[in-house]
Amino acid sequence: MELEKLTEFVIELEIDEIHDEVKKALDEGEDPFEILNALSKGMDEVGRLYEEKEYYLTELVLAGEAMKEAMKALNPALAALDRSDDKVKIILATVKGDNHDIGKNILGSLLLSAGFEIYDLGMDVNENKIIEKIKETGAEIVGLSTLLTTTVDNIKDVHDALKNAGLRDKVKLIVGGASLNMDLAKKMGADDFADDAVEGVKHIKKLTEKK
Ligand code: B1M
Repeated sequence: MELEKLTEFVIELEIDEIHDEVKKALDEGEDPFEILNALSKGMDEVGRLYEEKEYYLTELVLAGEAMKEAMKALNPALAALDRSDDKVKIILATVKGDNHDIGKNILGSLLLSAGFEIYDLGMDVNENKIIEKIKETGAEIVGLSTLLTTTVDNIKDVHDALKNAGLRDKVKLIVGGASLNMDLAKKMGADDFADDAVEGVKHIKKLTEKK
């Protein structure tokens, strides 16, 4: 199968068929990372179409659903690439007030295949939920995503909550998302920022090596 077909499936919002198409590509021996790449290309194009006002919110929601269906088929293949026993635990979440989770989910899939143990709390996540999960799992890393300029400040709430719970020295906070850069991330109290999901994995590996 040509991988461009998967890119097209995201752009054309083929929610009902994309899961089986991804499975088919895997069965045909396509590299899971190449499949992820093809799906991400589709999402980039959806974003472009939205900005050019060819797509509207409905299409964005449907594209998000299509990505989720595709990832359901792809994640087991990515997880199977992992060979490690002693896994570093990572909590992932989109910040309070933000309902964008596609980038976070891609990062989660890559981390899974790189041998990390992921606790994905979803989107619009309150800082208290994050603190509870750290206490429950002993996670060493919190990865936050945010795409809205209006929710960037909510990173600071997580940083403050970590401090108040006496956890700030024990947990590294890394953030990403289109509304951020390294300066802003540091201002919000984060330890690190990554531009994209591939960089995110590299940075997280570095952060865990230092400990
Ligand atoms: Co929204 N949206 N959206 N949207 N949406 C944006 C972000 C926007 C830029 C579009 C625009 O106006 N041009 C704009 C934000 C403007 C701003 O604040 N600067 C916007 C807006 C305004 C809104 C609403 C307010 C619209 C409305 O209701 N009027 C609303 C807000 C709802 C809310 O969150 N409370 C809204 C809603 C939505 C949908 C729900 C419909 C949908 C999300 C579906 C979903 O996620 N399940 C959606 C979408 C799809 C987009 C666009 C088109 C695409 C986002 C996306 O998924 N990109 C986006 C415009 C655009 O980006 N072109 C837009 C693909 C994804 C792979 O990229 O998430 O950036 P991204 O992740 C990247 C990197 O950022 C990085 O890695 C990924 C790539 O490798 N990364 C990390 C992300 N997290 C990381 C964490 C890390 C490291 C790297 O470490 C922890």
